[in-house]
Order: sequence, then structure tokens, then C-alpha cells
Amino acid sequence: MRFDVLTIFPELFCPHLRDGILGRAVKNGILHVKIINIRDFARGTHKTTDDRPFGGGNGMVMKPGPIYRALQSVDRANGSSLVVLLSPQGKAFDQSVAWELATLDQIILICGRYEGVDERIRLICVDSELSIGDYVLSGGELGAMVVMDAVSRLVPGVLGGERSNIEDSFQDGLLEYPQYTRPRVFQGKSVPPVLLSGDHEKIRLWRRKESLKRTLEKRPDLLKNASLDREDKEILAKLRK
Ligand code: 9D3
Repeated sequence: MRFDVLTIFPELFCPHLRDGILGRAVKNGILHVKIINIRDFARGTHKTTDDRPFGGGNGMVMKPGPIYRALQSVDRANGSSLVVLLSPQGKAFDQSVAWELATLDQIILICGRYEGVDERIRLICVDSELSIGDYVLSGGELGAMVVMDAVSRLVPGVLGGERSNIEDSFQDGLLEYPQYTRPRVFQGKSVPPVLLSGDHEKIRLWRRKESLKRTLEKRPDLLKNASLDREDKEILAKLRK
């Protein structure tokens, strides 16, 4: 998997690419990430990447030229590649979109700033527009990091041996069960005895019930699309009573 990120703030990406799971995948050569400074493709003495909106109004708009030339500089992968614009108007990014993107060979992420990018970039260059949620950010950079993080985790080899994404929350559409580690008693609160019982079937059932209970309490909307078997449905029916 290859990510090419177009931004006017390339430094923002450094810690994310250096540390953690993403950083390790880059070091291991499973992921390739190139951060491209849009300003390097700006012209004139001031190298401006933004300008005032035609028709008037507040704020600035990102000029199309620098973004267009930055895009042309990107090596396109032999396989499938997609140009994604991060924008508040985009389709909502979620785990199912992450799974779709994880099948691609290359994702080119354009991070907008200011009031947005010149509409002609959308028309000419953009395949897909994504938002990471209904709140106002200062630009697309955090969105690009969210997309890269969530998609990378689904790329074979990125998580390594320590954890398979099969077990991840949202994999079956439910919230995760409560987790405990040592000590057995902390601030007067004990670990649920079932987890110390050594009875793996009892533990599995308890965890499934807790997952369902949490989802019912905190995110009942998720139950509509969750993959539930007969046992799950029986547990849910009891919980609802
Ligand atoms: C006054 C400006 N806006 C009306 C509320 C429009 C606006 C333009 C550009 C708001 C935010 C931004 C910058 N945001 C992004 O580029 C962005 C974003 C977001 O704001 N929320 C959720 N996902 C994303 S992805 C990119």
C-alpha cells in the first residue's frame, strides 16, 4: 500500500510516520508514504498557495495550479490508485470505507486548508471526497492521518503478530468487551471472577454478553448492521428485558 499526501503542512505528519504501528510498517517496507509539500509547486516570488474567492466573501481558497502540479508529480502505481480529497462535504469515513480503501495499491490524499480548494480540482482530479465526521477542523491533515491509520491497520502485515485485526472492535460491528490486567484488585475494585476461572467457554460467553450489553447501552445504532448469530440474539433478547 502506498500513500501520497499533498499538504501545505508536511511537518504535521512526521510523528505519525515515525512512531507506532504506522512507523514500523514504513520501516519494514510494507507501507510507502510520501508527503508532498504543495508549496513546492507554487509559482512566483511569494509561492502563494491560496487566493481570494471570486465573487467575494470571507477567507481564502486554495489555488488549483499548485495542487494540480503536485498531483502530476506523483508516481502512479501500476495497480489501482485513487485520488481522495479530505473535506467536510465528503462521504463519512467509517470502517467499511476503510476496508474498501485497503484493497487499493495507492491512495493519494489531498489536504485542503482555508475555506476549501478551487472547485476545478474536484472536477478534474478528485475520485472520492471523504469527511471524518461532523465537526469543523482547520484542514484536511488530521483527516488524512485518520484515514492512513485506519486503512493501514487492514493491510496484511502491518499489525504484525501481536494482534490480528479480526478481533478488532467494529469487525463484527459490536463494541469491545471490558478488559482487565494485573493487579487483581485495584482501588478496591476486583477483576470479574469469571476471567480468573480458566473456563474458556464461560469467558467467551461473558465477553460476548458484555459486548452486546455495551453496544445496546452506548451505541444501539450499531446493532442494525452487526453480524449476530442465534446465540447473540438470545443474549440480546434477555438483555432487553
Ligand atoms: C467557515 C468554514 N466552513 C463552514 C463550516 C467550511 C469549512 C471549510 C474547510 C470547514 C472546515 C474546513 C476544513 N476542514 C477540512 O478540510 C476537513 C474536515 C472537517 O472539517 N471535518 C471533518 N472531516 C474533515 S476532512 C477535511
